[in-house]
Amino acid sequence: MKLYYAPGVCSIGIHVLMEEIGKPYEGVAVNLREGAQYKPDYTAINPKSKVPTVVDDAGTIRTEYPAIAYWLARTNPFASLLPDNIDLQAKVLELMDYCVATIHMQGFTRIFRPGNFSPNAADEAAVKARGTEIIEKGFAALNEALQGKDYAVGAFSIADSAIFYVEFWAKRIGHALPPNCAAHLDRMLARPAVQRTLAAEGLS
Ligand SMILES: N[C@@H](CCC(=O)N[C@@H](CS)C(=O)NCC(=O)O)C(=O)O
Repeated sequence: MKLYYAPGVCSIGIHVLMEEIGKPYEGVAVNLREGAQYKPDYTAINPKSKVPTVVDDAGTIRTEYPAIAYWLARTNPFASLLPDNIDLQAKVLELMDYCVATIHMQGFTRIFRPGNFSPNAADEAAVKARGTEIIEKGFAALNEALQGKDYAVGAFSIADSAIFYVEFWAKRIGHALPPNCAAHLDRMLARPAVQRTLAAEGLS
């Protein structure tokens, strides 16, 4: 199995899941800053030019964070990455999608890549401010979801990997997290799989 990732970006959550599972895999760093995601070597694997991408032992290519995470959980049941209960499974998918589609794509992308939302440099501050509003609302919702729990649905699941990467980004940009999210991030950072991931990505 191969994981195509870039240090510190959203693929870090999938990297954590690979480490939680503990099976051998090859991590392949894609240099996003140098544009390696647009080069033919990579677009032959993922024409969308994004990480994460996972290629399994049969050569099947998997893209899109929630799909990869769900596939990893279902194909490695011994790792207990998805609860059995259907209502909790739905909650896991709901939270993971909210992290990826809203907090990441709508919120953090406005902060990291304001030019994607307006070609006019004069709009940059307003775009970033809107991104900040979106992540604040997002973390308030996550804070509520984490109330009274160590992990999003009680036991650790794939939802926590997605919550982790947006919390990790908040910390990196100095955005204060509400208390349950801050405690969740600390709990995640204490997991050996997270520590191995950070070391592998040169972030520890
Ligand atoms: N919808 C994709 C989003 C992945 C994504 O946005 N990846 C970013 C890193 S966080 C990326 O590869 N960016 C490279 C680029 O846009 O050039 C998913 O769920 O996996």
